[in-house]
Amino acid sequence: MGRKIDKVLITGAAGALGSALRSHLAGEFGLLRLSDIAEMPPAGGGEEVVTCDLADRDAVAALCEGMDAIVHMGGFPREADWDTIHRANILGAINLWEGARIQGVDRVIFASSNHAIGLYRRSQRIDHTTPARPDGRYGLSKAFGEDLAALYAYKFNVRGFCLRIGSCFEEPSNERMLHTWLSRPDLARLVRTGLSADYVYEVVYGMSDNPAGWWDNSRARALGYAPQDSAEDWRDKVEGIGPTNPIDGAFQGGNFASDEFVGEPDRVP
Ligand code: NAI
Ligand code: 15L
Repeated sequence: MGRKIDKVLITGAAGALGSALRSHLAGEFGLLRLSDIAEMPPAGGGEEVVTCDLADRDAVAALCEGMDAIVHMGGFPREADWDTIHRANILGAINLWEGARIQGVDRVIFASSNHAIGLYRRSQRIDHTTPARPDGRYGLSKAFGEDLAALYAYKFNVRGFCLRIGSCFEEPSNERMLHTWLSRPDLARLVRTGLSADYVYEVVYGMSDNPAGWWDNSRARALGYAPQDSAEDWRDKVEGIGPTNPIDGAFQGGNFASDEFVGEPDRVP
């Protein structure tokens, strides 16, 4: 079936999701190498902590040495100017996949985002075959990352598992998250699926077991993902916390879609 995954690099390990994964995956692998540009708590047993800027090509190539898999969480996590997005998410992704290729890494689990598909309508149900339709510069950088993962999977033998993550927070905080919420334990379950399943290249949705979901995540389930949490448990708390404007309410990306939107909504299919 494939190589044993024993040494795992997590980028963005100082961040919200990276540090959650650090706790959830602790002790499950021979080595967790934790990396970020920001400061991180010191290494515990079975861990290494390495400060590294994803925009530094040579440092990233060295970071990937000896790894079986990479969980790529590092990057800028919301809309920003082109320079910020380019450096952290585009150049950072190029350096990461080049490092993986050069060092013979088996697979990369990539934190893509629902903002890669944020200009689909809330009335549409989409799945893993649905092409990207980014809702901004940030979303476009995630769509780029998905295509980069496909190139390296098909041409250079680095498997790619792209998670179109919805909203990964402790709890849902608005009505939109009844569709998009991903609990942190379910994130860890999905990452474990990416680290253990047999595939070449996949796009799946980072969502809990939300019955109201816009996304058909049957491909993730077929690969072994079994989410245990549901946004429905928070319905009473979030009902009434709706979109702030009609564009936000029309598109899956919510306020990422409406920010800066000056187009004609009817022109979006
Ligand atoms: P975060 O901002 O808490 O963590 C991202 C980490 O990346 C930070 O610790 C930051 O220092 C690091 N980073 C940024 N630029 C870097 C660089 N040039 N070199 C090295 N490290 C760098 O964000 P969060 O929420 O933990 O998100 C993690 C990933 O998941 C991001 O890629 C984000 O785009 C993605 N994501 C998160 C969602 C969520 O709901 N939290 C939803 C969809 C995607
Ligand atoms: C994301 O991609 C962001 O990183 C996160 O902070 C949330 O805004 C999330 O999308 C979302 O759409 O809720």
